[in-house]
Amino acid sequence: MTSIDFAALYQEERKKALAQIKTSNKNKSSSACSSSVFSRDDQRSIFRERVEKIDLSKYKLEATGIDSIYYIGEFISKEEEKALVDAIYQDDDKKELNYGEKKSWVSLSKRRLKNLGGVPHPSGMYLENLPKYICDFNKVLYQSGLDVEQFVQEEEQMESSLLVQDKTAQLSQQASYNQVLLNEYQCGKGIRPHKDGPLYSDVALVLSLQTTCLIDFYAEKPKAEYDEIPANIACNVFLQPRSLLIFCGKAYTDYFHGVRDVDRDEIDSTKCMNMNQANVEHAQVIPRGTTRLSLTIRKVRRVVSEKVFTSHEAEEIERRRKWWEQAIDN
Ligand SMILES: O=C(O)CCC(=O)C(=O)O
Repeated sequence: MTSIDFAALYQEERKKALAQIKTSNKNKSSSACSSSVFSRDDQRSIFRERVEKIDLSKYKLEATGIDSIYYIGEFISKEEEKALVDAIYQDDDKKELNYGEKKSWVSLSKRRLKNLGGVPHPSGMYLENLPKYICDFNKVLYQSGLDVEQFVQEEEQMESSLLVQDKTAQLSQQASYNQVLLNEYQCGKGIRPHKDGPLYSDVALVLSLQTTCLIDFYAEKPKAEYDEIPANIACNVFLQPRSLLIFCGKAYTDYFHGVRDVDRDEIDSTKCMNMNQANVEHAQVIPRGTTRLSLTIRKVRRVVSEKVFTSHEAEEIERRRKWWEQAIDN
């Protein structure tokens, strides 16, 4: 029996995989930001540079009684929104994208989505290239000081007088957002109440584009599909286009969130927590009118930074993708 040198075979297989990646990256266009979560400094961003840090505590929706939900209206400008939407749909028309970037949408029962940055999985997410428009947006978050994990930890440390200067760099390293769900909802469609779960760190940021909707938070998952307004809504937030919603802590771990399947939202002052910020009134009915896009930006806790996949690993990535698509059909 001939003995097989598995190490050599494995190396050979990796070489092939590397060659494949090199070929697919050969025509690297300016749309790629490669392995980084930020776009490179020499690339022109679709967003203007932010020079001031945002004091997140000013945007906290205290009245929710839920720790913690923040709402920032007009986080990006109309021009930036247009450039972002254009960049999102331009990917659909491109002949070739860079390795790991996603061209095709996944159609679920209620929405279409693109899973950007990798497939979250209990054994770790294989990092994939993020499109340039996401890297650009990550930079905006970074420049604005919206390193939410860091903010929460600093607040906690401040309370216990443990704030140490040299921790800052370390924390900002941890909090780079590496995974984004791009959702596209036809008018009248939403997303069932769900929790985002433990594969991510306990912070989610939602950038809304093109139109409005109410996002509801629940302590208990409502039982049926909504025909009527669920009785057990703890609170809701009216999401305007270009706004940034951030929820973390208990709002992330203990509460469900969802968007109802309606083509118009009615404001209820006993539930809606950002009526002033969004300039809406009790009983006001706001039609959604058009397709809504949202970017849900998060950090997957466990990643596999390996970018050279053998064919077995590539098969495994595909298997995980399918597992994940089934898991999120909400
Ligand atoms: O589109 C939204 O506003 C919510 C998205 C969401 O809940 C999710 O991606 O988990």
